[in-house]
Amino acid sequence: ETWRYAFEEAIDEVQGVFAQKFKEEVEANSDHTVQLFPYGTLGESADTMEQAQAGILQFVDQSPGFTGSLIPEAQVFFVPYLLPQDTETLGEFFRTSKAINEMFPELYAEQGLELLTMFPEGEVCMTTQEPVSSPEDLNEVKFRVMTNPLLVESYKSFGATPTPLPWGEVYGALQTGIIQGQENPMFFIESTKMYEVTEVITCAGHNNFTTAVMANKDFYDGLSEDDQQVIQNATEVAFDHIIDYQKGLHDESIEKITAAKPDMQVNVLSEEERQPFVDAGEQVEATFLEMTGDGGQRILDQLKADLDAVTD
Ligand code: 6CS
Repeated sequence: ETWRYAFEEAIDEVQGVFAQKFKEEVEANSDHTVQLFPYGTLGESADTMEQAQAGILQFVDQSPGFTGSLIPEAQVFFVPYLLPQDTETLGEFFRTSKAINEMFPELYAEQGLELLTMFPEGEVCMTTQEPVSSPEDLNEVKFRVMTNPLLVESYKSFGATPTPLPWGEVYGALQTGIIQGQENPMFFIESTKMYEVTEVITCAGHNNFTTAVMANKDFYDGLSEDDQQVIQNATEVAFDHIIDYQKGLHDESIEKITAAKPDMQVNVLSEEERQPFVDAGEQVEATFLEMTGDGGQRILDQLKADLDAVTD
């Protein structure tokens, strides 16, 4: 059988590297073939999600940034300064978190999706036309965010004018000045050449990009136990691979960016400079709870307990 798997990035970007490893493992350990569909081949993120829910796709990698209305609780990943920066700790958190491995699968299941794993894709940094050293500098800046209500609230709290857009429109919108800023992990800023259409990169440490890999639930439930095990094993191998693959990637990407564009500014905000962003972002947690009620509170509490367990 051929299984179809779509993701939101190019084949050599992080989600693509994960997908390639998953495919390799499935094909080495079963008679099945995995056909990969990189970003753009089947539409935008919203399109591939529809296809996965309809069973046209067996697998999809979809970031919580695009599933705000489908799984509101997954917006928790946009509460600023919630996740740790350190990649080792982050990997440990994703591996052991009860919220991620036990609670989220139930919420995805309600939408016809079998959540296989979530993984981090790197610290998110902002790219803008002007330097940003405080929330005041984002005043009047039309800032592209993924189509996620809580991420909109996050950037409102930072003082910007958030503009939700699908990925495909971002480069053009920066080029024509419809927006003046966007955020993404460093590897993505480099590979998509966001630096060509912005002048300054600012890392404020406010978030780490999280993504989720899932299967169509009816498809998954209909598989033999052996096939389910093949999928679980392939997911584990690909997870370990992607954590390992990302070691040093942030810094290597900065080097590539400054080699391609020597006058690109890269600013890492100091603790002192970050504090106003931390303070401004505090209200976003309350907004998350207003949006998601008791369910959101349970997820947030568990997530914090899971974080405590790996940061002690
Ligand atoms: O900003 C975005 O929309 C995209 N960013 C990443 C790192 N992956 C996919 C997503 O579409």
